[in-house]
Amino acid sequence: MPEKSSVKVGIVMGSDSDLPIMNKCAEALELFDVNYEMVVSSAHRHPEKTARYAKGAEEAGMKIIIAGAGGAAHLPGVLASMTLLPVIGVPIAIEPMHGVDSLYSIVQMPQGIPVATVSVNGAFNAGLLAVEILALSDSEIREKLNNYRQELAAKVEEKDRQLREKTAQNKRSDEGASK
Ligand code: RP5
Repeated sequence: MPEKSSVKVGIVMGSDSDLPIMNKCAEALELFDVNYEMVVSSAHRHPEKTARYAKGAEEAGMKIIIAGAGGAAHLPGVLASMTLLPVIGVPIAIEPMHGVDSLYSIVQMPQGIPVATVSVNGAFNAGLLAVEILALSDSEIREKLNNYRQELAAKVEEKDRQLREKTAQNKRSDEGASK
């Protein structure tokens, strides 16, 4: 098994109810053997813990924080305000506003404290974005990222080939039927 890098990504979520979505960050990171830890904290229900996490993240070996929350989703912004690490925010869709509330809460940061916001429930892409940032200074991760992109392109080519084959088959059977 390839060795995991010592670099860590901190995956923070507002509640364990966010885990089914935030697990996708972990899936993405695992594809590139990037080390991570997962934490539940809350900007509203446990602000002290959230502050402690943000302030200690760099010393704990984190390079990037990914934070997901639903509703009045202040967790990514609060974390970003207390660390110099890049923070990627994942708006989680919950009832009754299905993620519009969390998207706006996370994306509309004031000038000075950015949060890189992905799509609603876009936890996999948040993981990939973290990988891309890490790839800037890690040639192994960069090579894996390059392979990943090539695999994506190969899948598109394969889908295109299958579609063309199917279309040609349909055409042939239509022509056969009209004779
Ligand atoms: C947010 O409130 C959490 O991130 C979660 O998305 C939402 C609901 O939390 P639970 O009531 O399920 O714990 O802070």
